[in-house]
Amino acid sequence: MSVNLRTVYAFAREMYPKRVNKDIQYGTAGFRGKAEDLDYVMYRMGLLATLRSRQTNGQVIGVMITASHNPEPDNGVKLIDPKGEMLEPRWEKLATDLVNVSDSELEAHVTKLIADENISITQSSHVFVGMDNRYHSPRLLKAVADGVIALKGCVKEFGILTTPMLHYLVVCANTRCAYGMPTEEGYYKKLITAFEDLRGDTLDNGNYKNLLLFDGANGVGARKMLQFLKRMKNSLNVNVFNSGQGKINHECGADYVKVQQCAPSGMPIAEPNTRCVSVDGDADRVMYFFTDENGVFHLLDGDRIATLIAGYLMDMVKECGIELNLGLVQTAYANGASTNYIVNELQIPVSCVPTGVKHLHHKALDYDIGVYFEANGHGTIVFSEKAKQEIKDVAENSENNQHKASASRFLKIIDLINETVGDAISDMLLVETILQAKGWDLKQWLATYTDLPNLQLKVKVQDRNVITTTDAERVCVTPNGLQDEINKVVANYKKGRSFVRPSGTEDVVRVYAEAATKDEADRLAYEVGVLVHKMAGGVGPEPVQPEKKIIAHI
Ligand code: G16
Repeated sequence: MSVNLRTVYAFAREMYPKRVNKDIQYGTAGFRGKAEDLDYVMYRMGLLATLRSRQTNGQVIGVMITASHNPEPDNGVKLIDPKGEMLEPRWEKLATDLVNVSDSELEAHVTKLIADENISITQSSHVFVGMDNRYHSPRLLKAVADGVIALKGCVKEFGILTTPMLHYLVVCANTRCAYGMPTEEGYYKKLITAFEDLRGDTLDNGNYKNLLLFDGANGVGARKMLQFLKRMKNSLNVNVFNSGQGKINHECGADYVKVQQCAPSGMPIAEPNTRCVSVDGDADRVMYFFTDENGVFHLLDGDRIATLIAGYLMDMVKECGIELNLGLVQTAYANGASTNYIVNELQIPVSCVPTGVKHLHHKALDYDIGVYFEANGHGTIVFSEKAKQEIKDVAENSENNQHKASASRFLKIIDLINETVGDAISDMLLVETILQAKGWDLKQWLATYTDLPNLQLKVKVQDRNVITTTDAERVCVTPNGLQDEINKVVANYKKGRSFVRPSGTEDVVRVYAEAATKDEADRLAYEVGVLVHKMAGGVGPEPVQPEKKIIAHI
């Protein structure tokens, strides 16, 4: 097969010209920005995915068009490597370079990339493409497909999908169906079969009630949840809200609930203590919450989900009569109280890595069972082949009936988990399974430990990359002196902790603070926010003083 690279340039010039001069970077989860600026980026990512597929001997590469938790006008693209992981870091750099060359340099740049990476242009290539339900996603999907076609690759369009569904499809295709059938139906079937087997016939158990209110963020998660429900035998009673009538992520969804620490709009006032769940725009994050009889809102975030799952899996390992090393991976955003609970109560080893599931996933692979979650609700569990084999051996061969039964249940739990990436719906079904098994309501789950009050702020600066960090983003290296000033401020707060980092998905610097009381956490975040504004080139007004915010609310 010969590929005429003139086509690459011709498509770019005629249909996807690069009209943006500012360089952009492959960030925490791909490229993100205003949808109207992204056509050329998508086209070039179609090119890159085709080359990556050829370079990995024709394995399937996934391209997901979504801006996930960002507001509706934004869009973005996430690339998925053959094992379902985020794109390899070295290729992230190649993606950044490819996106930033001019149209006239494009042909020569692609030729060089092919030579540098020793890519056989005659190798077959396969690219799977999915998109969220933003109105500009179909246009951008076409641009990706044209990029693949320009290099004579083979593209398969799956239409509207959640991001984790596309990860699943890529892995299924690359493992020749060993992980499941590479179809949307195959995905539902795998998860629903495992969930319903685990659930049994008695749906209510103790304080666990079979009712869940689901906030779909007006995103793709709502649509797919409805598809799940169509196929389920009433095993989970779910009422779906924010199912697409409003703007994606607007005053709803997992990010809104986590950052604002309040219930989303678009949901009815539920009976006190009703279990509620929010997912984000592409359904790779999940948050639980409820409002108690005093009207107080309570959040059960990614840290909470991680501790529930890790504790449960650790018990299951014991019940199978085997020994496996289980570890938990967090980021700097993990609440200090959750880390204490993991280390001191659960006695599970914990590691801290930079933000981005790509970092967490990678670290989790060090364990037989690696549980990883970001506080924002993004995470999953990965099992080594050794762990799976040992559990399977017990299920098939153990003479101890209790061990055997536990191991059979464990295999179903593994089937319920989307190991390829954080999957809001799969995570939710797992949490439901655990709560049902324990007979717990959310209050009992909440009682396992008490979160330290915390707050996140966003500060707009001229160039967010002036902030650089080290030690898993817990220490700020530049601008010079900023970390010293943060340390001085933090020292005034009991149980105070704060860090700053540039976002990789939005044009802002993020500030995190926690302290012994809510007022102190708010004040600490504000003080650190002001430091960032002053020392890192803040634009627009300084962060608002917490006291003034309260007055404004009244
Ligand atoms: C993406 C990443 C997450 C990360 C989040 C926020 O999530 O997949 O791992 O935590 O961005 O990143 P940042 O703080 O750098 O903006 P999503 O759900 O938006 O794809």
